[in-house]
Amino acid sequence: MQSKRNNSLDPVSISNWRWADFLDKTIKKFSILEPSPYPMKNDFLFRESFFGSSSNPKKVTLETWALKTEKIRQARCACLQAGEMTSVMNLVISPSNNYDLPFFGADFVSLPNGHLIALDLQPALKDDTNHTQHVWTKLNPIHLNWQSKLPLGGDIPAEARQYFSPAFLWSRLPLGEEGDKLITQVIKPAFAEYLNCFLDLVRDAKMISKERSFQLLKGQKKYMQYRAIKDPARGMLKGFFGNIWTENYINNILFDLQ
Ligand code: DBV
Repeated sequence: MQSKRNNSLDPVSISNWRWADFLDKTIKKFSILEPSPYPMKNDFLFRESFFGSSSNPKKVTLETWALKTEKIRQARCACLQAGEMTSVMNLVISPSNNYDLPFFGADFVSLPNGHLIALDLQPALKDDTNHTQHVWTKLNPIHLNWQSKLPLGGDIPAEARQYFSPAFLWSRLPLGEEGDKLITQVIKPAFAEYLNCFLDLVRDAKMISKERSFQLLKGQKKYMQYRAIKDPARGMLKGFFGNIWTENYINNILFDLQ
């Protein structure tokens, strides 16, 4: 089927995509920041394929929304729906290294065995209090409030811990009514508060020195390289869209600062 999308700011329209409200919220919030499209080939703006048995093929659709602004190098969202059960929103907002800002990361994943929720303002320089303190002071009380209303997410890969803040909202939710209720009553308002906190930091951020921006760039590249190498969706994307396209997508679109 032909895509109606010609640039990364064109609306995303995937039927039954569970996370549409979250992307709508993000788009509205960015609309006041004079965003411009992020350069991207059509092959990554929209991709469709089929999987499952030939007698009963299921459709998988992926669309990528993205933008850039004066202080944001790239904000991009991988939006994927595979059959009825698998619905993924992977949103990462990467600031320009000319400002002392964290990443915004949201990984919302619905699979046949439940929902995985990962939300954080992720540090580029975790051990640098000038980079972290002003963020965590604001975010920790927000985290405490919402994490206390959610089941814990369980262990995360040890090597990944350095890329998360102490305010990492992490949970695994059951499918069905209970999960739906938690997504509406907890994840949605939590997402709004994390995004507002991030955009307030962006609004107040002042340009930093060349030396400092070089340090930020090093930290940002380390994060991007880790995420590109360890992307937990690699297997799934390869199954749907093949090796070459998937490696291109991960390294040249999703985590393209290496
Ligand atoms: N994760 C991505 C992209 C996705 C995506 C681009 C396009 O980075 C989806 C889709 N994440 C995705 C899927 C799973 C996870 C898991 C499909 C489930 C894999 C499975 O269970 O089969 C946060 N995402 C996870 C996990 C974490 C995150 C902690 C569970 C552990 C894991 O399976 O590895 N955000 C994610 C993450 C980092 C981060 C791994 C690393 C620094 O910042």
